[in-house]
Amino acid sequence: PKDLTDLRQFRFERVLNEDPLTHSLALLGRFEKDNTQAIIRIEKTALDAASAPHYFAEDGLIQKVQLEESTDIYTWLFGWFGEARERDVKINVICPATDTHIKKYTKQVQVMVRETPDLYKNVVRPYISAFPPSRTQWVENILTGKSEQSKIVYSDDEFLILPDMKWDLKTLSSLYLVVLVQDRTIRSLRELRRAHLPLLQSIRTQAATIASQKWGLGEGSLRMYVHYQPSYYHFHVHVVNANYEGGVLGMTVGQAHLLDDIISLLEIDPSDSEDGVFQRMTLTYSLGERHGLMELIQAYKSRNA
Ligand code: M7G
Repeated sequence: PKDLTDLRQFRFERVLNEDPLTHSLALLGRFEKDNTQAIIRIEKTALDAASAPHYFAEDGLIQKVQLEESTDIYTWLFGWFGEARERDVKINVICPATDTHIKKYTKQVQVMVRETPDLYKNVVRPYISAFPPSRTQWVENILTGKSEQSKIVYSDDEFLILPDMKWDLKTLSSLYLVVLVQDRTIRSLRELRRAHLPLLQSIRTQAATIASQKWGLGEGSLRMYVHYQPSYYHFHVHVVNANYEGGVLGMTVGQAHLLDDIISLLEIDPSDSEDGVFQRMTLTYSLGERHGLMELIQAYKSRNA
């Protein structure tokens, strides 16, 4: 057999697939010698945890960094493993990090929780209310014009849209925007009512319009959803390229609720009152066993068993 390790013989024809999730490309081309067609898939290898102590050392892996954005306690940068390379890594820094952050980033066993209206009122709502406003300082900074202003792609009296910190700002197939609402009273999905329908419909329309104008993404190319539980209790909507599929990235069933479904549920909700569908529903989702809520939920359940 011919020497297929001589990749200099490969004449590139086209990209078959670009997958930002696995950091891979599938390429079609031909090997020069006998003109045979070939597919080459290149995948960036996983980062090695054993090297972690040396990543940022003087002669360590990361040779160069460039600041992308910094807001409140969050900073993100791009890093290079050497000169004359593509950007190799995206680096997020949280400093100072709270206990909640440490739990959020620690790998945990997931446990399913059925949150009844009763459990919400007695445990979850008090838990949310106990968060200090500093937890969502980064949102305030954006809404009040103190940070990320050059990144904002849409704004009106009700909400603004900007790239999510998860996005690398260049890979269209992993486009990720976040919509932040001005209304500070909506802390989560649980508080949505029929009265919010015009707001939700407007978010849906404007997000689609901006993605089409700015990035050429047509109808049907966006997945818009709301997390329950979210990390931040200031109402926001995730706007992600529909082709960017990955359960790992907050698209897990139970956590991600399609904006379209939310709108539809509110539209058919017969009650105009305070007691709408999201106040009456049992919401089921998974939580990490060390999530701050988990302990409270278990204690409540054993008290009421
Ligand atoms: P979430 O559903 O509350 O939590 O979403 P998650 O982080 O568990 O998904 C908050 C969203 O806001 C996430 O997609 C974050 O990546 C994004 N985000 C968080 N911070 C602190 C920032 C920030 O400072 N700037 C921007 N642009 N996005 C952020």
